[in-house]
Amino acid sequence: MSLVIEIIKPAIGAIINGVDLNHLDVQQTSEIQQALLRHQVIFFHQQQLDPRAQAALARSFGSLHIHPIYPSIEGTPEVLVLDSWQQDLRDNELWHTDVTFSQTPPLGCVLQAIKIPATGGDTLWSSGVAAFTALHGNLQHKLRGLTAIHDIRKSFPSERFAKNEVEREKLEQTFKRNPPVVHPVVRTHPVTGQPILFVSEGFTTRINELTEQESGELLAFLFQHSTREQFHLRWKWQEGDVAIWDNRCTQHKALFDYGNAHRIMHRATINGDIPYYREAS
Ligand SMILES: O=C(O)CCC(=O)C(=O)O
Ligand SMILES: [Fe+2]
Repeated sequence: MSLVIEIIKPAIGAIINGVDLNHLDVQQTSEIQQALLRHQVIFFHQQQLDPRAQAALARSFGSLHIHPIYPSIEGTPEVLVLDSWQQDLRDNELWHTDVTFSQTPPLGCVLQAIKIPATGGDTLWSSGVAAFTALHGNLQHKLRGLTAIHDIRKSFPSERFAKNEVEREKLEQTFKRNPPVVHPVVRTHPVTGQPILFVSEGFTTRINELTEQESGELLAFLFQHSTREQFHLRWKWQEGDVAIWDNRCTQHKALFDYGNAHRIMHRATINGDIPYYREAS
């Protein structure tokens, strides 16, 4: 192994030392892919990737996604910008799995810290594998048969993502192009075969097979359960740090605790496939 892997906690997370993401060889790229499957989110200290290099790194995992709402870097549409002085980023403080309002939610993301406040602005990731494994067998059984609705509107409310009539109309069009979708409540990881709890507060609105009240109660429990301390980690950023997460089996949230301080992140998002559940053979 050429990578030096420092495990953060058993359920999730590792820091990978001794590599320069600007100059990866084939062996290192393959080892990083293996580490991502094993640890679900991996971190690299102080890398300083320019947008093209960040997109190229993400492309080593698959084709890239263009976000329907967030702005991107000029000339590099595959890298979106989260800038606290340009956007209202409060909704990222809800635990969420990215873009589950799509039929094919992303496989993963490559996120880089460009500007970080002196204090605050940490990001947390939680493991849907650990969360599912910890549930009682009866509940696991019940959840395996359920499906849930995921809705873009829940995390992109028009009062924060449209400043005027023109923007409101544009956002409405985006909502029309992205109608609510249905995903299994438990999905099977397409590579590892692990079962994953696949609901998150950011986008999941309703469990289809239950009454509204039962759905509300079960989702409230699952949102709380899936982000319990033993399943999640918290990353304190330094500028140039890079995180890569497997978006099929994790959720995350970005703390918005830095007031008017300036925080900028760049994200490249890797296309994924249709979530499914399959009994282990
Ligand atoms: O700003 C962050 O740390 C993460 C924001 C987020 O939710 C994302 O990039 O998907
Ligand atoms: Fe996100």
